[in-house]
Amino acid sequence: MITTVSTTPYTDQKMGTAGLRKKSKIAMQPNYVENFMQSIFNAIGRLDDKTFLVGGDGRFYNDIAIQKIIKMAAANGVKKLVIGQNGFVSTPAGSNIILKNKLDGGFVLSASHNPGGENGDFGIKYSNQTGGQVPASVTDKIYANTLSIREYKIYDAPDIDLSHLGTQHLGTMEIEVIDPVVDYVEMVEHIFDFNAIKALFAKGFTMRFDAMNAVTGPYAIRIFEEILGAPKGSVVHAKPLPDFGGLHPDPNLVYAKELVDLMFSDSAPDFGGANDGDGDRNMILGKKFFVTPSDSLAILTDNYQYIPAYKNGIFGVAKSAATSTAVGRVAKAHNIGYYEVPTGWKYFVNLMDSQRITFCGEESFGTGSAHIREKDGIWAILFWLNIIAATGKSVEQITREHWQKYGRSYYMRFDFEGLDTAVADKLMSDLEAKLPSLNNQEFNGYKVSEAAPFVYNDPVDNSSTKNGLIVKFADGSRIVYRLSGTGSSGATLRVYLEKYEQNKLAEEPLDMLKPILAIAMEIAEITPRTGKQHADVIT
Ligand code: G16
Repeated sequence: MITTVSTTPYTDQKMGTAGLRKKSKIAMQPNYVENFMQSIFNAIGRLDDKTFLVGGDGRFYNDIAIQKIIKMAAANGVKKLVIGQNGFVSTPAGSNIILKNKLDGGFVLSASHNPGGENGDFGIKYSNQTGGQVPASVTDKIYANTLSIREYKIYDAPDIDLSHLGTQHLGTMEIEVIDPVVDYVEMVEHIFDFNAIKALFAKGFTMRFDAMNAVTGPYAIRIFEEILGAPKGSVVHAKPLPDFGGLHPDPNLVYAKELVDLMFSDSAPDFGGANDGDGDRNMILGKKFFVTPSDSLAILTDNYQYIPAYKNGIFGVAKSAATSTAVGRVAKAHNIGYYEVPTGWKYFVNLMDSQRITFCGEESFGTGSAHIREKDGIWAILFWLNIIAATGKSVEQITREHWQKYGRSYYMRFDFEGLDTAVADKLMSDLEAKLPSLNNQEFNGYKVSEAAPFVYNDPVDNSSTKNGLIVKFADGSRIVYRLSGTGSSGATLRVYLEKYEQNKLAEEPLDMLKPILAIAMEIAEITPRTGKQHADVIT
């Protein structure tokens, strides 16, 4: 019943910021998923004592890929698979299941916030027993395997029925189909003050949660509407669809347009939130008010005492280098550890495991804590609801008071998309070479105080990672340049801008950042090199 199939390597199976991400049509090529999965199994080695989680965000091709993974796992001698019902599991729920049940790792099939469908993207995130995605030392080993693979093993069997909960077998491998919502709900109930949030809704508080036709719909209906008592209809786009109903499931001001339009209208509810395809990203909105992810991390950290699970104290906090420095000021005020890591949630895992940090977050709409080892979209929204319930203040009030206390980091990200990879790589390497010469130079009144690549030395495993280029100015403003590692074709240049203000707290971010944007364009020669006058996406 076990077949060994000959294959030839694909040369493009290197994992990026978060797993393998490809156009669906690339992933659908003969043996593509099989080569990648066999390479992972080969890299792991002994499998007969291993149990893995399998699930995904329900996007196009997940159903087919999950069946391939099941049959390959059985053929490779895996002991057991735990699978979300109908193949669904959000990234944070998956991390919780791995940790709670002490599994050896898991595979979440998602390209996260990238669009789905036959013409969209497909992806596989691979986590180990930490509940977080594997480090570069492991992804390098897997990549080397993909380049030399000659055969894979697969069970020749009919598809497994994943619609019913319970246990079944394929060969000697056990398959347990679980309801992934149950464990997740139990986890968040133990973190937050559900009674206080229930009382908030009972008093007439209103919210809109946009699940963007992606994986968190069922979690959100259960938690916000059924348990916490948000009015029926508060959760929209709640049914996960293979192409996300044509939506781009990226919770930001550009792609969550319907929610943003509502929140900036006169009929806005008190609170607005959205998650991405696989439920790890979040966006927070108040009435006619948007909270940047960088500010959100700072505000959550500053208000930890309102949350039952954290009220007795927290370890430190971490952010990616590209994220604004707002949370650094909070860490200083609370006298807790503060870390800056490269972009990629996996870099937070060692810091959480070694109890150096409790909270972490990124500008890319990710916030989380050491309750799991992935960012967690619904967790972030519950955190905000819990603060609102405890303080009786609105999203806007909480944020403005925060700025009054700490000052404000005006912050925006400019993405130049669809660049030729060679052009983008050359832009970055030429810019890196030029950085030392920028020191002490003045641009439109902004004096460069430091210009260098960002290098992270992990205090736990001593690995060193270089990611992005940072130009700092004497007034605390910053430009960060880096290439995205989550795209599925071409290159995207991300330019992150920050300007810190202690007194001017109510300006338009774009007005405040325009002079630095011009400097950023000039230093990196963006227009002459890419032909682009403006960024394609601004968040
Ligand atoms: C992943 C990573 C994040 C990262 C984001 C964007 O998120 O887990 O740490 O910030 O990609 O990465 P890049 O700037 O390289 O595109 P997700 O939600 O896509 O899994």
